[in-house]
Amino acid sequence: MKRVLAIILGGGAGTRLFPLTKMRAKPAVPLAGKYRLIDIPVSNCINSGITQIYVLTQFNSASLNRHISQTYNLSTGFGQGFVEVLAAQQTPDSPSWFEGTADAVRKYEWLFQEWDVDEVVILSGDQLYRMDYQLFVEEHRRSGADLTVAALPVDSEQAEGFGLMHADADGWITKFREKPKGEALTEMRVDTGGMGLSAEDAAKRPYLASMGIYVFKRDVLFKLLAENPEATDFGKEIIPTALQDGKKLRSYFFDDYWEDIGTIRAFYEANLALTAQPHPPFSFYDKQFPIYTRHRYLPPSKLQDAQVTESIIGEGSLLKACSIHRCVLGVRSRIENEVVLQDTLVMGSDYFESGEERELLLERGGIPMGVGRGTTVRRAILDKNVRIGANVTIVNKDHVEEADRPEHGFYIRNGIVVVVKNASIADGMTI
Ligand code: ADQ
Ligand code: ADP
Repeated sequence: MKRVLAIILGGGAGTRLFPLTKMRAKPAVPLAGKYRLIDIPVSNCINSGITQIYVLTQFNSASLNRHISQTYNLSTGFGQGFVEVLAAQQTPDSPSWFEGTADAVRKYEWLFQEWDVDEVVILSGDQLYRMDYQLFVEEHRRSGADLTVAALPVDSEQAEGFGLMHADADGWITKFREKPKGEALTEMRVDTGGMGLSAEDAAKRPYLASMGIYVFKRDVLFKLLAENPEATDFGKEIIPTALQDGKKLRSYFFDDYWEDIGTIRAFYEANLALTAQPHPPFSFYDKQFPIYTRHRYLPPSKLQDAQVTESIIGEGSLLKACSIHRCVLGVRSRIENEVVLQDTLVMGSDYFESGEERELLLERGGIPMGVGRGTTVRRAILDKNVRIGANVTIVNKDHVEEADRPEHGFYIRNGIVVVVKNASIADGMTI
């Protein structure tokens, strides 16, 4: 795996996860109470023995750099492991931002070219899954493919959101269509039974979807990028072109938990699913294959008189006499008396506010960090460092699907209220 370079696509304009990306680069979006999105692909790389890792992001952010530099120090004496963030930047040759996934790789090609490696693995930064890329790369090497695409069986409803492929009995890709619709979609149906699914399962999931996870022969990647200067995306242009050019493309069948968490709805659902009992679909705990994140040395959480069911509570939290059901609370969450939280993600806080600070704030008519006394929140995301006043109700009472209320500190996406980072919601307010 020393001869493999990993490139993680850390996000484009960030519209799909907005407003969580309002104040930070997408890879820095908090996940599951204590992690960040970037921890998933980076942990998968480390656990697979890949330690030369670049993260491409549209813009840099202090929280992303701090998180990466404090978490991933991969250079051991003689090794040369690293995780480095590369942000889109203006140069005399390229005046613009990354225009797509392939364009992002192309803009830093001069840097990637310097590495004497055999393969380049390209990964997405907004997916939740565990995968041993070593098996993936080994299969790619064994087959002699130019490019191998990780492939997941999906149902008809999910299918239209993906790049879809046909593969022959040996796994060679014969057809690839990026997000086809209508008739072009049904044409992409395949017999996933031949790939290891039971007949019943194959009938339910008759499409083979690209997971946006690729391993390229190094030279093939750079040649494709150079020969197709107009191509901005892997799924839309590079992969179909490679197939047309007669390159050898293989699919790598993967049938385990995998979720694209690049939209507010998917992100919310995947986080809440972690609280499912007794068997959540994904667990951050796996002795052989841990997910890493930054050490914070926080004290254990304190629950004073809290009634908590099917929830995850981050370290350093303080929960008073409140009722919490099916929630994920991030580090340093502070929940006051008589609060009711349901089906809600609370990202927690970046720092503690002392008792004196909180009292002083209250005396001056301010709102302390966390969720204030008597407040009820259902089906919402409360981003980091929010200050929710007392007796607030956040339940999306008018069943609004989409709304932008930046002046009030929140947005609604897919019916989910998202209170933005650092926002305050005044006492007694109803959303
Ligand atoms: P999408 O997920 O729709 O489809 P895209 O929006 O290009 O593809 O995102 C792929 C990854 O690259 C995401 O992690 C995204 O954040 C990141 N990304 C997007 N634009 C970027 C940019 N300009 N700079 C840096 N990173 C960027 C793709 C494939 C499909 C496949 C799905 C699987 O095109 O074929 O089925 O992924 O999710
Ligand atoms: P974590 O990874 O623990 O969630 P981060 O490192 O992203 O946290 O954020 C902690 C940030 O909060 C740091 O930049 C720190 O300087 C900042 N911070 C700490 N105390 C305060 C404070 N009292 N007011 C504002 N910012 C603070």
